[in-house]
Amino acid sequence: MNIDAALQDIRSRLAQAKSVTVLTGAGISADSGVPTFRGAEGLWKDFRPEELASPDAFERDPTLVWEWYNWRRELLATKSPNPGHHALVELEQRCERFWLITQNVDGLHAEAGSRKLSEIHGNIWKVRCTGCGVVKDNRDVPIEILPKCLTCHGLLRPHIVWFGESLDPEDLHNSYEALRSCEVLLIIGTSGMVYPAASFGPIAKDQGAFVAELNLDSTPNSDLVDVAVQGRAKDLVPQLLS
Ligand code: BV8
Ligand code: ZN
Repeated sequence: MNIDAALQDIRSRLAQAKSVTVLTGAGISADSGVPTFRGAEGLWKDFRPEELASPDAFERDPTLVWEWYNWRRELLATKSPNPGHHALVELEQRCERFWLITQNVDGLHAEAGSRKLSEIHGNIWKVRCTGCGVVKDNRDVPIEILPKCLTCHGLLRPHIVWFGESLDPEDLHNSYEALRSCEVLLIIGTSGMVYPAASFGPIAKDQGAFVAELNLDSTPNSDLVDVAVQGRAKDLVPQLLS
């Protein structure tokens, strides 16, 4: 099926749908200049993200992990939402029932105006106290290393879900609710490698949703979905609205 026919197919499904769910990954922020997780530029000082985004790494060397997050925060501070993010805000306003599940921690969906949103892997602009658990916004660039809680002087950590950590129960509840009730699921810009997000396509498919993937390359999801369109999210997502 050519791209125009595929996009027309998705547009007509969206026009009829009462409930739409969207799952995004790093690919939708790539067009804002944010390095993807597994792309070549995902490296930092020859470390793989999986090596640094873990409680063990933070336990072992909190300074190194905070240096990595400072590098990403400094990079993200200069980035803005792109037409792909803005198109999803428009889609949220058009749909009777809508939910956006993002794996991204960059905050760009919220900055674009998405409200019905679960940031299932957390948010790089929030910090959590390892002592008293308080979660706060923190936009300091750079953040002082090692940051301490003003209340209990405990060590602050990024409010991000690391590998081996469980996702927030409320985020999971909202996500499964949205996946089980949607008539259309759009999967945009994710390599479909990380769980539980990688299982979200099959959950929607199993309950009869129409599932479409918009991604630069093919992924493990590509064989599962009803329609897979290859291209850049900033080009493809706005075309779902026209
Ligand atoms: C959990 C925060 C329960 C860090 C992240 C074996 C089987 C099943 C599960 C596991 C397993 N082994 C381990 C696990 C569990 C593990 C996991 O899934 N590991 C993987 C590696 C196998 N999962 C977990 O630990 C999760 N927790 O399961 O809890 C539990 C509890 C205890 C013990 C076990 C289990 C927690 C996962 C969360 C990890 N945290 N991020 C940080 O960001 O600092 S995940 C990280 O990957 C990012 O959040 C990122 O968003 C996410 C997914 O990556 P993508 O978004 O897909 O990005 P990627 O670069 O991979 O792909 C980008 C895509 O975009 C590409 O396809 C590319 O082609 C495309 N693209 C590029 N440019 C564009 C584009 N598309 C469109 N337009 C463009 N312009
Ligand atoms: Zn504290």
